[in-house]
Amino acid sequence: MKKLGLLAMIEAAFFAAFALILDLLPAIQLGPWISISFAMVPIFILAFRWGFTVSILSGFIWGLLQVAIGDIYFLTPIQFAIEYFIAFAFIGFAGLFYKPIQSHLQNGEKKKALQWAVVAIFVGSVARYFWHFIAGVIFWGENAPEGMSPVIYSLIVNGGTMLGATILCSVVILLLLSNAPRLIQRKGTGTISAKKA
Ligand code: 218
Repeated sequence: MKKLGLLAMIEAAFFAAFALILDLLPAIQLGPWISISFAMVPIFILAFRWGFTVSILSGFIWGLLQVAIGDIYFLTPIQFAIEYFIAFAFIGFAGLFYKPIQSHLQNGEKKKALQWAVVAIFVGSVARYFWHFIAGVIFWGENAPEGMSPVIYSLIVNGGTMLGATILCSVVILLLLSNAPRLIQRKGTGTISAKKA
């Protein structure tokens, strides 16, 4: 496996800290557990800049920071590990789409890059909220309204949050990618392809 460079590690920590701060801002609250926010955007930007390994690391660091500031819900050690280490790290699955996003941007095909970015955001969000869904079924089921099964309850809460986050993050990334694609291109490659085009 390739060793991570210092710059990649610094960016992973920086973008994780940025996500933590965004998560402290007020979000769109639909009931006690459905909270739609764009806090995952920094991890997605990082995923598009560096790819899978770095974005998994950054998601994991975000989880660690969340624990460090004590902004957590602890029911059992397993629930805690699933929701704050595994789930946050899994946002990094968005990094699987690093290559098509980078190559389309380099070729000046912004629209195609954007389409892949939305796919990546969806995959990263599903990968995270899958774990919150599992934790929801096993550990949060008793919060379900009378007569509702824990599976349906967790699906509504975590599926709803996942969809909301996907849409909100996609809109923010759309605006960022359209106005400042160099945020996602590392070495000023945008200028070169712009000249070619
Ligand atoms: C049904 C249900 N309710 C609550 C939780 C807990 N949960 C959900 C989403 C995200 C997070 C991490 C903090 O943002 C937590 C703890 C759940 N998994 N399922």
